[in-house]
Amino acid sequence: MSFKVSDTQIAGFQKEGFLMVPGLFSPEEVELLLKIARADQAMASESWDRKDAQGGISRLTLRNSLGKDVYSACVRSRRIVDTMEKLLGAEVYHLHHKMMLKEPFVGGAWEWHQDYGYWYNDACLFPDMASCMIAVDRASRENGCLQVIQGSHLMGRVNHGMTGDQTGADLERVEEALRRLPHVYCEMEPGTGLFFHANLLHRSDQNRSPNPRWSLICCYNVVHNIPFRDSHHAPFAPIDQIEDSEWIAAARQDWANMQGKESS
Ligand SMILES: O=C(O)CCC(=O)C(=O)O
Repeated sequence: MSFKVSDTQIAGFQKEGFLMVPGLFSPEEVELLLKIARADQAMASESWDRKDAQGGISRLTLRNSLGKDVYSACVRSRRIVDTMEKLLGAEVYHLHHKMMLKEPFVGGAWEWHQDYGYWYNDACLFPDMASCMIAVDRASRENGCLQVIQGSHLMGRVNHGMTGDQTGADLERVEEALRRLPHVYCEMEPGTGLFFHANLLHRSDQNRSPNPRWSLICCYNVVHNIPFRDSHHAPFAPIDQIEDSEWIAAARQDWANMQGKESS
C-alpha cells in the first residue's frame, strides 16, 4: 500500500488539525499487524496502566526506540513519514510510539488534552509535532474511538492539570471550544490512519463494549524542535525509512522472528 498526501489534504490538515486516511494500511497489512500485536508477549508484558478520572484503566505500551519489529516498521514507513513531513513542512524524527490497549468492558477513557500539553514540559519549544494513529481494531463510538475538536489546534497551547493519573486540558477552555467548533468522533476501520496535530484537543471514552480497541500511535517531532534539555523521549536520529512496497516483508519477518523465538 502506498499513499501520497495531496495539497488539498495538507490544506485541510492546516485548517482542521487532523487528516483521516482510510486504507493507509491494506487489509492484508493490518491483519498481520493485528496478529503480531495480539501474540506479542513482550509488548503485553511491558504495558502499564493509567487511571482515568472515573477510575477506568487506560492501558498502553510505549517505546522510545525503534527496532526490527512491526511497530517500528509502521513508524519508519514512507507513507507516514512523508505525509508527516508534508503536513508539518519540515524533516521529522521519531519521538515515541505506543500501542493503546483499550480492552473490552474495562478500557479506560482519555481526558481532553493536547499532546503538546505534555510535550511542552519535555522542553519542546514549538508545537510543530504530530502523531499518526493507526486503527488496529475497528474503532467506533461503542469501543471508545478518538474524539477531536476540529480546528482547536489553532487555539494554541491550553493549560493542563492532573485528572486521575492523566494530564487534562483546562475544562473552561475545552467547554468554550466545544461551543464554537465541531466535535468529531473519528470512527475508523482497521488500517485507517489519523494524522493529528500536537495542539489538537482530543479525548476518548471508556470501552464498555465487548470489542477491543487497539491502536498504534506513532509520534514525531520536527528536526528544528529538538528538546532544549534532556527529555525522556527518543533523542534525535534520522529515520531509516521503509519503502511502502517493503513494509509487508518487514512485518512477515517480525512474525517469523517471533515464532522462531517461541519454538527455540
Ligand atoms: O487512545 C486513545 O484513545 C487516546 C490516546 C491519546 O489521547 C494520546 O495518546 O494522546
